[in-house]
Amino acid sequence: MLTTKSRDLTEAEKKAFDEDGVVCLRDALPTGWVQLLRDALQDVLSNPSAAGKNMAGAESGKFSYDIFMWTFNDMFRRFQAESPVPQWAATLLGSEKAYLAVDALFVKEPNTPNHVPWHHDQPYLWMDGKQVCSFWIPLDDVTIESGAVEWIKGSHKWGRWFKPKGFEPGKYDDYPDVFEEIPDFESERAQHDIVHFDTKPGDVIAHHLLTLHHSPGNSLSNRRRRAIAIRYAGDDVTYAKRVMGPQPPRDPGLKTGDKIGCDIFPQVWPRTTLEAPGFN
Ligand SMILES: O=C(O)CCC(=O)C(=O)O
Repeated sequence: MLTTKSRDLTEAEKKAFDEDGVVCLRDALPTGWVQLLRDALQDVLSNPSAAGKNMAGAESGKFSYDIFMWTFNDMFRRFQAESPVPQWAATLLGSEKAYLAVDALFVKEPNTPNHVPWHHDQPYLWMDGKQVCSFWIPLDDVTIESGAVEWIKGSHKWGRWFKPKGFEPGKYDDYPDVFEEIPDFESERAQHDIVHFDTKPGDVIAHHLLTLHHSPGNSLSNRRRRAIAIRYAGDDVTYAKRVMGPQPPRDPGLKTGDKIGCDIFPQVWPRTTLEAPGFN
């Protein structure tokens, strides 16, 4: 039985999101929703979209990725229409409304050394504004050995935007100089407040889209690292066409500066009837 109810976010969680740019919401997502996401993820791995791929490339292991899954998979659409997560987005963003920007899956199979480089998400996405967040939802026990994401606390407040890095070697190496070159944060680790969270299914990590993060590979031989990431926008967010990077499955029909809401970036809080956009 899936419940649309869940616990409220606490004042301490909201404060941590505002100040640190990242917070782990412990035991937040009811088991039924975790199982629905596992089923939905397996369905998409078996029936990927045109954007679905293995980002490990020629390296060993398998790092599966897909995006905009709500547009072609009924279970991911149901998650947006009925789960507690869209309301959490509005709460953390201090926004009356929440819009769905994109959902994605990141699955590091056992023995997958492929790491995700340091980056923050907003320069990859089609959104300007401050009310932007993401939820990283683990579907397995996750530790640093299996690829837990590491975060630089407070980096969402630096006022800096760095060029996107490809999750596959060489990708976006020719990104034009519209954003700053990203520093080598690995060599600067001692200068930053870096955290990760060991998580269990039911825990959910919320982060601001300017919070810097990366993840190591999955060095375990006996445990998958399945995760769903979902990005949301609030009231102050406007569409921004980026010069390079991942694209929505079709042109959303917006100009840079337009308010974000449309059928590709639908309102999900307060709840609306969520339709499949009908292009898959
Ligand atoms: O799942 C991962 O390893 C990386 C996730 C990530 O970078 C993101 O959600 O922005």
